[in-house]
Parts: sequence; structure tokens; C-alpha cells
Amino acid sequence: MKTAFITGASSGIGRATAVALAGAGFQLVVTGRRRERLEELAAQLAPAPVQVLVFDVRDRGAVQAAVATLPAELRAPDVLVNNAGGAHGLTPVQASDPADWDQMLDANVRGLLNVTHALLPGMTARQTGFILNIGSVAGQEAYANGNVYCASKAAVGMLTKTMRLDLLPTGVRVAEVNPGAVATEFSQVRFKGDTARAAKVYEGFEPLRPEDIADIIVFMVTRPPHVTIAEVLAGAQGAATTIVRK
Ligand code: NDP
Ligand code: 8X3
Repeated sequence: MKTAFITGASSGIGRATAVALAGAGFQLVVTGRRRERLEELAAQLAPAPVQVLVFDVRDRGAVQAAVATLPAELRAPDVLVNNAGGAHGLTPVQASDPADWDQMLDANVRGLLNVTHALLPGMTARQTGFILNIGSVAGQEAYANGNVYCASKAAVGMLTKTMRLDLLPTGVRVAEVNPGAVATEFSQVRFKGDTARAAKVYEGFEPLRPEDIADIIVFMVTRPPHVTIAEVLAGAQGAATTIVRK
């Protein structure tokens, strides 16, 4: 049975990806900080085999300790989906809270590296595997007040490209999906629980659903080893790179 390790599976894109990959016959490791959400997901997917791991991707020691508890086959997954992360705040750089910058850089960039570093020994030893990083349209195009979130996702884009080159001799493929606006808890988190403010983001157009991104991910990671779809830009708005940020 193929195996997939998904970060940020307690909500949104990660959760939908877990459901879709379980449906495609994968054994899963689902991770996040909210244990009850992950256990509810595992119960929903039963009898599909799902292992829950609870850690903060920003805590390198916790990531390594959690991965060390897995049996060898799950420490060397066929697929790693680096999805955990998000945005904190939408303010001009001169008015931003540096604590928000830390959260975004530590989760979206260092967190991705922490998880990848913990799993790569097993994946490279196997000489096969697929790392799918969740970037964003925000990493491709700047928008006002996006500053550090946009920068963190631009970093994911460049890490994807460079990791692909580094891992080429190992047989581990690396790719990126860059979604546009997807209706998840993303804006709730960005606006610190302000539901009305979050809802405004999706007014006036039909946003993507997390299942739309999950479909794309399943297609990418189930291509045969000689096929790498390196990047997908998947937008909900008129043009994927035209961001109207409300
Ligand atoms: P959600 O807020 O719904 O989900 C975010 C997930 O990431 C949750 O499962 C959360 O789990 C996890 N997560 C966040 N921070 C941490 C952390 N420090 N440690 C461990 N897990 C963490 O948002 P989305 O599903 O929309 O976001 C998923 C990814 O997609 C993010 O990287 C986001 O930047 C990206 N993205 C989203 C878009 C959108 O419009 N929604 C568009 C483009 C990209 P928990 O809280 O349990 O830890
Ligand atoms: C999330 C997409 O446009 O809300 O990465 O920043 S956007």
C-alpha cells in the first residue's frame, strides 16, 4: 500500500487531501496541532489506515521526535504533502506585528524544511518518492499588505525548484501547487477569528473548494515516475495571478 504524510491535515486543503488520498488507496500519516480534529478525521476514514501525529511544524525537535515514533515504512513515505501554514495579518509592512512575521516564516518556510529534513533520510534511501509543497498565488504575485506572507510563499517556490535539483539523483520528485483563493479556515486565521472580515475575502466570486486542490494533488502524485508536473497555478479568480485582495 502506498503511503502519504500530510501536514496541516486538521483543516482545509490538508484535510481534503487526506480524504482524497485515502480514497485513492493510500495509507496516511495526518499531522497538525489539534489532536481532536485529526482523530475525528482518522475515525471518518476508517477502516483506511491512518496514523495521527501531533506537532507544531515550527518545533524542529518535536517534528523529529514525532517522526521517530513511526514504523520505518511511514518514515519513508511515497508522498509528502507540505501543506501546514497560513497567513497572519494583512497590514502594511510599517504597521505589521513582527510576531506575525515570525509565525509565517517559521511555519511556512522553516516548518516545511523541518518536516522535509525529518523524512528525507528514509525517502532518499528508498530512491523514490514525491514531495508536494503548497505554495500560493501570493508567492507568484505581490499584493498590497501581503508582504511577509507573499515572501514566505515565494520562498516555498524557490525551495521547490532547488530541492528538485538537489534530489534529482535520488529519484525523489518535488513539485508545487500554488492555489488562489480557497475557502478554508485560512482567512479566519489571517484575521485572528474575525469571521465577518474573513467572509468578505470571498465576496463577489466563487472561491476554490479545498477538494478542488485535493483533486489536483492526487492527480500529480499518482503520475508514473517519469512524469513530473512541476508546478500548478490554480486560481479561482479571473486570472490566477490577478489577486483582488479585499
Ligand atoms: P487552514 O487554516 O484551513 O489549514 C491550515 C492547516 O495548517 C491546519 O491544518 C493547521 O493545523 C496547519 N498548521 C498551521 N500552522 C501550523 C503549525 N505551526 N504547525 C502545524 N500545523 C500547522 O488553511 P488552508 O487549508 O487554506 O491552508 C493550507 C495551506 O495552503 C497553507 O500553507 C496556506 O498558506 C496555503 N494556501 C491557502 C490558500 C487559501 O486561499 N486558503 C491559497 C494558497 C495557499 P493546526 O491548526 O491543527 O495546527
Ligand atoms: C492564499 C491566497 O490570495 O489569499 O495563499 O493570499 S491569497
